[in-house]
Amino acid sequence: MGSRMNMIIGCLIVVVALVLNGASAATVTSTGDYKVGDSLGWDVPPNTSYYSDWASTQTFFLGDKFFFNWTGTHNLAGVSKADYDNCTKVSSYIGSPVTFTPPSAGSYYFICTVNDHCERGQKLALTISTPNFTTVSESPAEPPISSASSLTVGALFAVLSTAAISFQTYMI
Ligand SMILES: [Cu+2]
Repeated sequence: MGSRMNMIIGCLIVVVALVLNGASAATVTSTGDYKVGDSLGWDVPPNTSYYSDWASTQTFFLGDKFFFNWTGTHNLAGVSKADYDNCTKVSSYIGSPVTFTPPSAGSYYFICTVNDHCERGQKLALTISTPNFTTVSESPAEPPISSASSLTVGALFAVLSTAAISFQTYMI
């Protein structure tokens, strides 16, 4: 009787463990889904390095999704690195919430264009890596400076236009 009871209790514990496991798996977002800024969301941060600190703690891969969510007066603009650096008030931006799925590996820059929010640190630079280790080149041969800069500009435009397309997709 005692051992049968132990078996039943043992089975119950296994069942409870399985249920709890399933429950936590359902509430935690799957790997590769990121809520930008974690509990702060997309907001004016407590310090200017908040979002770069947030981004630097993890490695992002193609296929990851980035969820920007906010209340209050903010917006989200995908910008060039120069506009990110200078907090340029671009005219094209969108409202909350936004799920951004990078269309390709590379760098993406986001700012809030409201008031001085960007200057106060509401800006995010994302570097997306390709999950395929064989194609990530560690140190590519240094091309001549002129062709290197034109390549970079061309790649940036490609990245920005594809980013704009995915934004539009989400707006529809
Ligand atoms: Cu803002």
